Amino acid sequence: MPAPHTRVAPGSLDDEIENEMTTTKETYLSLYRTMVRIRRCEEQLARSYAAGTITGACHTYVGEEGVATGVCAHLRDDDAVFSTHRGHGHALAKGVPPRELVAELFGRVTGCSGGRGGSMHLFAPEVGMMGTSGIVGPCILQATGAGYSFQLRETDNVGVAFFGDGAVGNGAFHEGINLATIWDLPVLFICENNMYATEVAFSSSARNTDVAGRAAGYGLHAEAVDGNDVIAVYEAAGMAVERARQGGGPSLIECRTYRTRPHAEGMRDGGYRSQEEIDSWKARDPIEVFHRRLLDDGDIADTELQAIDAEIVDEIQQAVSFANDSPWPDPATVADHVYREVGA
Ligand SMILES: Cc1ncc(C[n+]2csc(CCOP(=O)(O)OP(=O)(O)O)c2C)c(N)n1
Ligand SMILES: [Mg+2]
Repeated sequence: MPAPHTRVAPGSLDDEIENEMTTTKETYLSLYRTMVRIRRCEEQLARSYAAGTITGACHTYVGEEGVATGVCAHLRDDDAVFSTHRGHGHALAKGVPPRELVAELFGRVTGCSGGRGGSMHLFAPEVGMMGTSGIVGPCILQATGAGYSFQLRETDNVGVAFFGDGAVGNGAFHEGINLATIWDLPVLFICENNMYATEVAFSSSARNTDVAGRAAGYGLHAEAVDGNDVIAVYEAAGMAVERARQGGGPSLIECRTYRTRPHAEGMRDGGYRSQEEIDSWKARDPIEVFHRRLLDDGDIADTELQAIDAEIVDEIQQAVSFANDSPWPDPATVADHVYREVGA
C-alpha cells in the first residue's frame, strides 16, 4: 500500500490495471442476475405500494439497473456505499438480500434496518451498505469521509457515492470532489444522470449538463459512459476501483441513464416529459440490451438466462412471503437505537 498522500501516477497505473482486467462468463451471468433481481424486486415493491402494503415514499430504480450492478460488482463487503432516496438497487447490488429489503419496506422487524427506516434509510453495514438517504447531496461527503478514513487506516478499501444529476448543484458535490482530489482519496463518485430531478429537467437547472466535464475541472479522473450499458459501467468502474485501491485517487463516472417509472410511486408522470422520450429509453432497456448482447456473443444459451429469470421470480416471491410472515417491531422498543449506549 502506498503511504497516505503519496500519489501514484495515474497513466502508468491505468495501463497496468487495464492489462489485468478479465471478464468471464460467470461475471456476465452474475451481472445479468443482479440486474434482473433489482428489476423484479422493484416491480414487486411498486405493486405492494399500489396495494397499500408500503407506506411512505417509494422511488424505484427501474431503467437504471446497469449502474448499481456494474459498479458494485467490483466492491467487497468492507467497501462503503452511500446512497440516495432511489437506493433499492444500490442496496441489492451491494448484497442486501431481497427479503431484508422487502421486509424493511413492509415495516417488519426482519428488515435490514429493523423495520424502522423504510425505503430511504436502508442500512446493512455487514455488507458495506452504509445508508440510503432522503437528503439530496450528503452521500457525496459521506463517501469522501469514508475514503479519508480508509486512507488514514492504510487499507485498500474504497468509498462510493451514488447520486443523481439533482445533487450536482449542491455544495456537497464541489466540496467532496475537491477534497477527495487534493488528498487523493480512494473514492468513486457515481453520478446517475437521468436528466431530471423530480420533474425538473437538468437542462433547466444547469447551463452546463456535462457532469464529467465539470468534475474534470477539479483535476480528478472523470468520464461519461452509457449507463444503460452494464458492460460500459462495469469496465469504467473496474478501472476506477482499482485506481483507488492502488493509491491513484478518486474518479467520477457520469452514467447517462433514465428512470422509466415516475419519480416516486403514486406520482404522475406526465407534463414534464414526453411519452416519446420515455418510449425511446424503454427501447434501450438495460436488461434487454444486455440479454440480446449475451445471446449474440454466442457463449451463453437462452436456457441459462431463463433459469436465472425463474430463480429470481422465486426469490422475490419468497421475499414477500418472508416479509408478510415477519412480526412488526415491538412498540415497547420504540426508543431503542435513538441514543448509543455509552461503552457499547
Ligand atoms: C437537500 C434536498 N433538497 C431537495 C430535496 C427534495 N428532492 C427529493 S428527490 C429530489 C430530486 C433528486 O433528483 P436527482 O438527484 O437527479 O435524483 P433522481 O430522483 O433523478 O434519481 C429532490 C429535489 C431533498 N430531498 N433534499
Ligand atoms: Mg435525476
